[in-house]
Amino acid sequence: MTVLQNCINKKSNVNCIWLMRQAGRYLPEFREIRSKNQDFIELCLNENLSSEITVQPLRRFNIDAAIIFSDILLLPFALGQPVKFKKDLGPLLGEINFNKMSKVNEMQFIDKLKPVYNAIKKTKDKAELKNKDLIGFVGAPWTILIYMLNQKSPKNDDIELTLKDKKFIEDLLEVIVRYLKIHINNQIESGATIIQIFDSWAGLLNNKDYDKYIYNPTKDLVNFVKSKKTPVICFPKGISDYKNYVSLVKPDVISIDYNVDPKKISESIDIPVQGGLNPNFLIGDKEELKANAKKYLDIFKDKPYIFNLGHGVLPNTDPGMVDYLVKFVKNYS
Ligand code: 1CP
Repeated sequence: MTVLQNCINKKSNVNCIWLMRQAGRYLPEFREIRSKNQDFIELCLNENLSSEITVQPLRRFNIDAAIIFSDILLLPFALGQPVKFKKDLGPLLGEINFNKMSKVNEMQFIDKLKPVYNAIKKTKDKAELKNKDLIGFVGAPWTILIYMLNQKSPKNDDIELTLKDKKFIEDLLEVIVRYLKIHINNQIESGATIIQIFDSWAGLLNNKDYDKYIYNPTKDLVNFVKSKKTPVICFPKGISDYKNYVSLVKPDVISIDYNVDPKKISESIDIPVQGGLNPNFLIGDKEELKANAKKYLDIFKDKPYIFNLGHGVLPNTDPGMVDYLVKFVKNYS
């Protein structure tokens, strides 16, 4: 059993921790690689470098899992939609050519993402991963759909506009779900031991549309991961009702964002919980960080809990603060 799995099964009283975006811009060793590799997609598809970046945080911190260095937007990329990352602007996607996209077959798709699968295989064999999980991931269907339609990070008022053409969207959603399953399957086959589904834009949708765009397609993916005997963590950031989400989508673990009241969740949800701490606390002072981390640890003391943040580590975080947090969590009892 890995540290993380022991921890969520309450088979040991060791606290477990990993952090969303634990690999990335706040680490000088990542920035060094990044500065020599301007094309972000190419970097994700460089199996040696992406495997190296994946283990970088494990060399520094006593964290219990690695998450493969990749991006949720490799899915539209592998379906033939152009994807570029512009400095300080975030992702920019090209037009969708649905005709061309419908003609992409499974083999071509897997071929394009082969370096991700090879990076997972490589990473699994590294000493740093001993007794630790390697987390594979995808974007949730809704979040992928939004990026594909909006062609960049969305804002609140973009949504109505983008959701107008219902038939097209239904067809597109079907393609997305089909290929997300293929991508998940290949990550598991290559050695990913847990899958996390990131629904970063769940909070943008109106409740009335949850069934169609969030609950149904995500549940389909969750069932697929479970059928592969692999635990699945869902992170529906900003969703209005986590309890309802859990009862409908039924993930193995629910990852909460920083706006969720941890006390209420701990009292109303009976599956393992992950995360919650606002990543801004890693930018403030140590005492405040400690007090807020302790709040989560106290609340979830007797429950299965994976310590994590309520969203990713911010680029201006001092790695020393991350080290302080990891040590505090590991030593808490
Ligand atoms: O410029 C750079 O150097 C790239 C920054 C960066 C990094 C380090 C991007 C661009 N993606 C990643 C890696 C990444 N992305 C990981 C792997 C490693 C890890 O967590 O340690 C993961 C899991 C993701 C997932 C991802 N990509 C999400 C879901 C999680 C989240 O943050 O909400 C999303 C929304 C993306 C899209 C994306 N990728 C990158 C950017 C700048 C964005 C846009 C974010 C936004 O729209 O706000």
